[in-house]
Amino acid sequence: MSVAVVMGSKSDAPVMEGAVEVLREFSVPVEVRVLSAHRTPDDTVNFARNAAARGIRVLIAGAGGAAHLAGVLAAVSPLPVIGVPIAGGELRGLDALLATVQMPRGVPVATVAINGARNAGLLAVRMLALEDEPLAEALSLHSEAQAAQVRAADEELQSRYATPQTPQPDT
Ligand code: RP5
Repeated sequence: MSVAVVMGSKSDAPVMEGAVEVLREFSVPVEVRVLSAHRTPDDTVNFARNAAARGIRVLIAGAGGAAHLAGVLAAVSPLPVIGVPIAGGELRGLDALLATVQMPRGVPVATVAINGARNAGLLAVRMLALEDEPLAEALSLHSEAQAAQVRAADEELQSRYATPQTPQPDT
């Protein structure tokens, strides 16, 4: 049981490391590949055709510009595909967002935010956790830790910005 993190170019790696990191935090085996829908289409299709048989359960695909990688993987593989639009170039990721999210009916890609690789990793963990009780427990702990951080920040800012008490005149 593993997750593949695929990207269209090595230049996408700094963003896609967010997905790899979160998968490692949950001890999910991860395979990282550079596969381009445009520059190495045959390699991309071959990879997608064999991924499920090789034990991969979720595909995460990040690409920028005319980002067709996630869509091509979803066209060829029955596995769930999570698309990560990568910011870059003149349109700063809006092009990649639209290319990734606007899939034709019948070929779904679950698209996260521009550069949202960490959420893509977390979504993959949630999918695997449906059939993996220890992973589900780890996710639950992760959510609790996140909530504790927000509550600590809430307390800190409440006290930092608390309205000073007006001194009461002596009676
Ligand atoms: C896309 O084109 C890649 O996913 C990358 O985001 C973008 C630019 O690629 P490079 O020119 O940096 O290789 O295919």
